[in-house]
Formats: sequence, C-alpha cells, structure tokens
Amino acid sequence: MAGADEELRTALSEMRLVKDEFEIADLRFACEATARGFEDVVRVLGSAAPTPERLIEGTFRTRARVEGNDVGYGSICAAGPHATTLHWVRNDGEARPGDLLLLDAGVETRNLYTADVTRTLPVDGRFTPLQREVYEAVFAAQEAGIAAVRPGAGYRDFHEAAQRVLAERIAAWGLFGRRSAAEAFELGLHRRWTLAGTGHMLGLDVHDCARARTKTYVDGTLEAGMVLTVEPGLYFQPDDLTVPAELRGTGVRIEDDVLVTADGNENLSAGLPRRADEVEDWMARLRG
Ligand SMILES: [Mn+2]
Repeated sequence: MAGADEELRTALSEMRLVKDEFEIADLRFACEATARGFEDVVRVLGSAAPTPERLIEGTFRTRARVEGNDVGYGSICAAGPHATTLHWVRNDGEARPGDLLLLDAGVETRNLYTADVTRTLPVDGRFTPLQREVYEAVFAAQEAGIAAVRPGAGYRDFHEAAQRVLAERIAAWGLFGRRSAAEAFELGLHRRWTLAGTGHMLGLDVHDCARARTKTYVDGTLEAGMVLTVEPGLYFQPDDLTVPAELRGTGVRIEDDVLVTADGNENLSAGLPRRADEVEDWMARLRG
C-alpha cells in the first residue's frame, strides 16, 4: 500500500502544476492582501526606530489573519546581516536606520492558497549607494528571470537566466579575480553568494507540487496556468573574507509570484514596487 500512497501523492502533485481559474483568482487575492501587509510593515518602520523584527512579524501576521487564514509560512523578517541567513525566522533582532530589511512573507487565503513575496527595503527609506548597487544587480537578475517565464520554455530557463546576470555583476565587481563571468558561471563560483535556486511552484503549498516527478517539474516545460516564484538573491555573509568589508552582512532578495499566460507571463505581485526608485517613492508616500 505504501507504493500506492506514494503514487497518489505524485499524481496529486502533478495535477496541481496547472492552476484553474478559481485557483488563479485566489492566488491573485493572496498577492493583493500580501501587498497590503507589506504596506503595514512600511508604516511601522516609519514610526518606530529601531523597529523590532518581532513587531514586523506581528504586523504582517495581523493582516494575514484579518484578510486571509494566516501566513502561508513563517515570515522572514531579516534586518541587516540577518538577511544573509536564507531562512531567518527567529525574528528577534532590530531593524535600524541605515540597514536593509529583507521581508519574505505571504498571506494564505481562507481557501489555503498562499502568496510568497520578498522585498528588500531600506529601513530609513533610502538605499545607500552600495545597497543600491547590490539591489540593482538582483533586480536585473529578476527581470531576466521573469522574461524567461513563458509557455514552452524549460522550467530551468528562468533560473539560468537570472543566475547568469548575477554572475556577470559579481564578475564586474571583481569578486571572481581574473576569471570571466562565463568561466565562473560554468564552475558555479557565483553560487557562493546566490545560495539558492531561483524559484519554485506556488499554490496550496508554498513549495507546491513538491512530489511531482523530476521529468514533469524540474526537467519539464512551462505551461499556461502554472504559477511560480522568481526570487534571485545575493547574500554576503558577515564573516566572508573573500568580499570587500563593505559588502559583508548585506543580503538582498526580490521575489514575485508569476503566472504563465498563453503568450508570456503576468506578475501577480506587481502591486508592490520593485525598482529601487519606486521602492523609495512608495515608502515615502506611505510614511506621509
Ligand atoms: Mn519562495
């Protein structure tokens, strides 16, 4: 019977790869409610400095409970160097002016579909030049990743597109020494600072369809109705002596929830700004 259970789990996972209209509408609402939760956090950041990560977590969760069922997964409220820990969920630090806040959080609707969105925000509302440079590298990678999401593309394509851009930026900063971006990419040297894959399927589970076979998911082809995250990042550990001191302790991720459409894609979480300038304007507006 164990074999039959496993077969059922795989079949259900694969049935969930392509979402129907109801599911897409629900994910759309999850993203909209999540955007409102991020706005709540920006207002709190503007009213209390330093801002406890606990307060940020609670603020988002309030929105999730009021508009949805709950958060879809433990919110990552990572200030300063905490952002370099991929799944920082202790949330017991403080966001101080001058730091970045990496907020990875999603509202789960009452039908139990969840968003999964990340924004990296300057706590005091303005990126420093160095923070902006790292941010714009991740933004460029995300743009390349999103552009590679379309029906018929390989599932791995968006990951590769995003990672190539990150490798180019890292090379431009001189972190690969004398190696070219292409050479470093082939060797996987960029992975020291990119740490994770670029995304995953999204739906009832935050890592949806996890039991699907490799050939239908990771080695598969994108189809209209699939919803996936595109979430490149750069993470420079506080004790990483291979990067300049000023980069250490900086972590940036930008994550959106992208629907594959008949002729390309739609960013379901586009209600939250992504460009550095737009993030700053949006924060200033919310803080009035
Ligand atoms: Mn994710």
